[in-house]
Amino acid sequence: MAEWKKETEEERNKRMRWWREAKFGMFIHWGVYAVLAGVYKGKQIPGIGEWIMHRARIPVAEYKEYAKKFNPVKYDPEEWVLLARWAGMRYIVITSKHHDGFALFDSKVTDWDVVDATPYGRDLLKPLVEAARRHGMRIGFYYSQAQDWCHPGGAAAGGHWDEAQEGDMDKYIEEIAVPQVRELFTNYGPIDIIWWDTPVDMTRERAEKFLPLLDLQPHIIMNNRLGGGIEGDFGTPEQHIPEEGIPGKDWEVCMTMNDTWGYKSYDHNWKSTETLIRNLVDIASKGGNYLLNVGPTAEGLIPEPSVVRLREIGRWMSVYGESIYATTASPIGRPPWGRCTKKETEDGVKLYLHVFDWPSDGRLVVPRLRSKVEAAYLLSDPNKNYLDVKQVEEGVAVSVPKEAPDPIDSVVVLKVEGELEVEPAQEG
Ligand code: H79
Repeated sequence: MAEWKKETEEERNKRMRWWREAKFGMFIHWGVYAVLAGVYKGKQIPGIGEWIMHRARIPVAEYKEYAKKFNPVKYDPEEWVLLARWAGMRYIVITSKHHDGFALFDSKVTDWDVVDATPYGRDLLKPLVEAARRHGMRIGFYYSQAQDWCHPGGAAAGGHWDEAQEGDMDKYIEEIAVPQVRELFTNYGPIDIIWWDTPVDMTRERAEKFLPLLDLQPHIIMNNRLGGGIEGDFGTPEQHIPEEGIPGKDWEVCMTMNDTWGYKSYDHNWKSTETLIRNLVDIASKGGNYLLNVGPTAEGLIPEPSVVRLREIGRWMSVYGESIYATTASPIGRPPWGRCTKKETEDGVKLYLHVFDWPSDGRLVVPRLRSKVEAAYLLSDPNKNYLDVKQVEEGVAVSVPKEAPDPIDSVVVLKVEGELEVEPAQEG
């Protein structure tokens, strides 16, 4: 039971169901920092792009000037949603306000928003929410509730650097953060996720100021970063995949495709498509979700290297998505050749064997599996031609073609007969 919400275990399972099945989402970090794109006064500022104001100690008034150059005329929310959908992502989480305090929506409690402070002058969230709804994409808002470097009283990790930031944090929460979250929960229809971040100086009392707002969105799912000891619905490992997952909990790994969340013009350290697909598989095999980031430019474009990778992931997902969606963690640990995911349906248990290292001798050994196998086939085979299966000492041996169907991850499906029976893992 989620302690921030009075509900039964059954109600919680119902609320979490779509999220648990979705497995894969798009994170979007977008804001005024995209104008700077990692450069301040001609100098490349190290670190993550959306932190540039903090890192370069940019005064508030000066930082706000950059909003005049935030004019995303090429923004096409429908295209973003279709790209996410093609990639196989089932939800989108966008920064409605990051630590710089800039709101991507029309906020009545501040002028530091896209409507009042930029030449673009229009709410950016509304058309994205609408496009998402049109295409069956779930939508969530990231909201930085504690750190706010442009509104007086907002916290800053390590402290403030400009007098204009000083003020009463409780007043900031009461007059900015809480009303803005109320706006987000009132003006955009049903919202699926609220993604809090960095609970710097968030006491229990401060965190509790946000809780009544959650009743405005009875089906919302929230992460574990509100603060004040409030656990939320899911854990949020950032930029790393936990070795053993987080058994018994819901969790989501958020990760960048290069080394920054907010756009940086000169960050070219892109992960390969192979790494991204194998990360998704690795996470699914441990029972988690993958929230993969894009950082659009100030013009409103998702960088081309991200687009290319998402298209390639989509190509893989169009064949292999079944082995990801609605799966749960591997019952056989981490086999030597790759990963395993599991799906329970009315007609029994399926294991998806994700083979990263294809056996050159055509013999794929599935360790620890003691159940009989009803059928084995390549997920990429439209005819589902049966592969030979033998029970062997180690578990089950499947005869597979000599050539891997997919160089990144080929999937062999095992339909288990009756109950799943697995030998316990060997110690050490
Ligand atoms: O939104 C993304 C990050 O901006 C945010 N979480 C993800 C989803 C995040 N905020 N803080 N952190 C992550 C932790 C990292 C802090 C660092 Fe720093 C920022 C390390 C270097 C710059 C603060 C300033 C700590 C050291 C210097």
